[in-house]
Amino acid sequence: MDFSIKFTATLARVEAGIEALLPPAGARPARLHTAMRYSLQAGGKRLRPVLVLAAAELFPGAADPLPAAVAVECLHTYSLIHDDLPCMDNDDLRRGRPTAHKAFDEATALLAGDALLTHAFALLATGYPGEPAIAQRLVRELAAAAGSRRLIGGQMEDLLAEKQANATADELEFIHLHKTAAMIEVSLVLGGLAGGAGPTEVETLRRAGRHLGLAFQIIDDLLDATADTATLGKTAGKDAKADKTTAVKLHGLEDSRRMAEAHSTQAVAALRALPGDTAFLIALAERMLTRDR
Ligand code: GRG
Repeated sequence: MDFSIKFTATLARVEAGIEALLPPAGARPARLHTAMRYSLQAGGKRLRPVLVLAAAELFPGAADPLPAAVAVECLHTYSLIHDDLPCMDNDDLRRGRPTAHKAFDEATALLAGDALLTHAFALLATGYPGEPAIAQRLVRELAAAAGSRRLIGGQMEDLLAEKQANATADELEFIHLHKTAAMIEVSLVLGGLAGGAGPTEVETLRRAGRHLGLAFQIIDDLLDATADTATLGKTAGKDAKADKTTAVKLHGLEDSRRMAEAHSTQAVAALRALPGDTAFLIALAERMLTRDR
């Protein structure tokens, strides 16, 4: 397997899916639909939808994973738009461009996020007309990952931790597990379910996603401390400036890197236990450690 050829081909499927499955920019009200596409088509890394498609390929193929892949990216993009708002992280730059509320206005950004969140579930509810049992399971999994006990709960604890000088390693792991790992776990799980994975395989995918998510977030903390804004496409150095509790603040650069490596190794071990050709997913997990944005 040539990793870059496979990655480019998978990315092209994701981009085509986004283009086809989002309302057209000109649909009324055009300002809202333009804002949705502005944030979604700004060139994120597309890690989550690529994971959906790659996980589905390990299995015989019960259903098309593309609506699920686009749904996950819609949901992720909503969370970025809302996170950037002045009432949350108050950021000006995302995916190398002005954030949605800077390019449009706060109300439009809020609504574009709301609409992307809603659209994610519409895609799952309408994208699997011949497989109602799969559709129901996909909706349930995405709702659990994105809800108050996981993604939104993680964001809430993150905001609360900002006001507290001495957040603990336990609190930080809760935030990482919920704010970041939940969406990475569910990406692998949705892909597996669309592919036809059985219960044991779904739990193995979930475990791989959990470790991948933790590795991803620790690397994110390291990049915030060490990379520059132009490379990241978002403001670098924000964590230290806000004295935010991060892996780097609690564990230092070297231990953080070691922790990311340990999680990546555990993710790879889980992926190796899965059927099919896991080479692409394993290469993705390994490359996460050397990503520069
Ligand atoms: C507002 C409900 C709600 C949640 C916000 C996404 C998020 C939660 C906060 C953004 C800040 C942050 C560090 C989140 C952790 C997850 C993460 C690293 C998101 C960025 O994902 P990337 O790097 O972004 O994959 P791209 O743009 O490449 O898709």
